[in-house]
Amino acid sequence: MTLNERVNLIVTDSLINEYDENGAVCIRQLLNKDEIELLRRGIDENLSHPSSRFKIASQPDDTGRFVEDFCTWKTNPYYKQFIYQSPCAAIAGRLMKSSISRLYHDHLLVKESNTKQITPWHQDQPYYNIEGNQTCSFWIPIDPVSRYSTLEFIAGSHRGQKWLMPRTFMNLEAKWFPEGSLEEIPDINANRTAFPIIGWEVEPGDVIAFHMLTLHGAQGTRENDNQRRVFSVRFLGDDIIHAPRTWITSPDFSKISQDIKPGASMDHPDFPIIWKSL
Ligand SMILES: O=C(O)CCC(=O)C(=O)O
Repeated sequence: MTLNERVNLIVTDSLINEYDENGAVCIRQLLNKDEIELLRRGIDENLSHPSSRFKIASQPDDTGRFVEDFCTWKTNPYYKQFIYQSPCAAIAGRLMKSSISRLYHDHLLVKESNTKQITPWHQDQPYYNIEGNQTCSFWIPIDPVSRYSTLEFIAGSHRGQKWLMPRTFMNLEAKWFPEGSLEEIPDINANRTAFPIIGWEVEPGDVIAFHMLTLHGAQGTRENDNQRRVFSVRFLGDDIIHAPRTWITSPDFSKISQDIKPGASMDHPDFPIIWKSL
C-alpha cells in the first residue's frame, strides 16, 4: 500500500471532525513494525547522545526520572527518516485542513517506571514562537502505556483560541508571560469530574494527534508500569506565522529571529515542509 493509500484509509471526515471538536484524536495501529523500530533506534541514539537541550524534568528525589530532549532530528538519522517517511506529516496536514505540513520540532519524553513527576496541565502554543490555528502534534509511545499514565486532554479546550498561563513544570514559575497577564489554568486534578477529560490506553503502533492549544497533562508512572518512552513530532499548517518573543521560548528558537521576520511564515531550513497536498 502506498503512503497516500494508507493516509486515505485513516483520515476520514469523522476523524477530521473529531480533531476539530475535541482537539485530540487517537489513531490505532497507524505505524508498522519498521516505523516503530525506527523510533526505538532513534530514542536509543538520542538517549546515548543527548543534545545541549536535554533536561531532567523530575525532582532529584523522585523514584524515577522524567527526561526530555528537543530538536535533534538533523543529527538523528532514525528520527529524520521517520519524520520524512512515516504517514504522520500527511495525516497532520489533513487534520489541520492545510495544504502543507511543516516540521516545527521533535521532542523526546521518557518517564522511567515509578516516576512520581506528573506533567502539569498545560497548552503548548504559549511556550512557542508561533501564532495561528493550524497546528498538530503527535505523541507516539513505543512502549505500552496504561490509562493511568497516558497523556490526557480536556476535550474542546483548543476552541476559542484562549491562551492560558504557561508555567515551568517543576516549580510553576511564570517564565514566559508576565504574572497576571493570562488567565490561570484551573486546578483540574482537584476536581476531575468537572472537566471533559479524554485519554487512551495505548500500545506501540498507536499514535495520538493533538492541537497545540488543547489542554493536556499526564500522571507519573507506577511501580509496576514499564518505562514510557515517547517520541513527539510537531507540525505547522498554512496559517502559522512567526511570533518572536522577548523571552526564551521552549524550545529556544531565538536565533531564528535573525532569519524570519515577525508575522512571516516559518519558511526556513530548520522548519522544512514535509508534506504538500496534491
Ligand atoms: O509526555 C508527557 O508527559 C507530556 C507530553 C506533552 O506535554 C506534550 O507532548 O506536549
